[in-house]
Amino acid sequence: NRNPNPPTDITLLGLGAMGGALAAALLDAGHSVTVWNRTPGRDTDLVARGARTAGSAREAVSASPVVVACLLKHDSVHETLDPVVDALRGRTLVNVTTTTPNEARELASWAADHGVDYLDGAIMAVPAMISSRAGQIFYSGSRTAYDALLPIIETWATSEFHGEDAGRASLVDLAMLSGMYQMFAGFLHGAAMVGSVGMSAADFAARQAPFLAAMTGELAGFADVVDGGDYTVPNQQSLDFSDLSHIVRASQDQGVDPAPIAAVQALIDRQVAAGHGSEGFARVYESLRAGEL
Ligand code: FVH
Repeated sequence: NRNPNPPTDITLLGLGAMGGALAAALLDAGHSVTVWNRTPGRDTDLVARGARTAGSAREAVSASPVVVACLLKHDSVHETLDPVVDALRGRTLVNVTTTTPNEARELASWAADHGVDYLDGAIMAVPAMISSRAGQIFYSGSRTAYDALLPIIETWATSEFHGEDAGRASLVDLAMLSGMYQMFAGFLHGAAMVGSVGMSAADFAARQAPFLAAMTGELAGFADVVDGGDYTVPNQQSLDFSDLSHIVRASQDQGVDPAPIAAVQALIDRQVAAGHGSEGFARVYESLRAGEL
């Protein structure tokens, strides 16, 4: 589906840390890039590298068939584009601003109402990873736009299309971040536990990092059980065996708030109370699904 003749003119709205990195990568790839930022003066380096600067959002939108929005949040996209939506008609909007899934769907519907082809992007990278193409960007929304723009968007990161539900890329992004932040919180809880006896967080991190890296090897096995839907398959660690109340007590004994691990224990308890104690730990998944036990 690769487009041999992708559009070469691209407008980038928003020259923050990420928007600046995206614009620089497009320039490096030889595109003709028009940039705009609400606060003037953030375009100096990009202009020196060949970008054209627009004096207004309207001028920026009118300059290219493809408009990329990399703004702070959902509201920023509307504040920038609502007043110039007539100029956006007939163009493609690639929105890589972080939004919730429903915010992305709302923008897709708003775009459709105004004759704009909408592709939502969720960036799994920090700005430094854009120039080295080390990150991933998930997309959803217009398949036509994705296929047409693939040669362009691949200058930023590995691209993955997640379907025509515009909210899906955001959902996958936020689910990935949910896992990451809970891992960070778990580490910080452990660091507070050992900190109560004087062990430094650095010493703890040196031990925790390789252990967690090894434990990620378990994820595929949990996924097989969840996807298979049978929590009784043999050779799993059972929920009864996974009782974590000793960790909760140890944390309390050390004067450390057990909130992160207590939350996991509460999920286990719900399944055990419903009679599933002999089933695998992956059954915690069912505690998290609305209306399930
Ligand atoms: N930076 C990162 O590591 C993350 C990685 C994952 C994805 N994010 C998302 O990318 C969006 C932009 O992030 P950013 O890093 O470029 O953010 P800032 O450096 O804070 O720049 C924000 C830009 O947004 C402009 N802006 C804010 N509000 C408005 C508005 N109401 N109207 C127009 N523009 C607006 C701001 O302009 P200014 O303050 O300079 O005038 C910046 O250009 C974001 O969704 C991340 O979650 C990045």
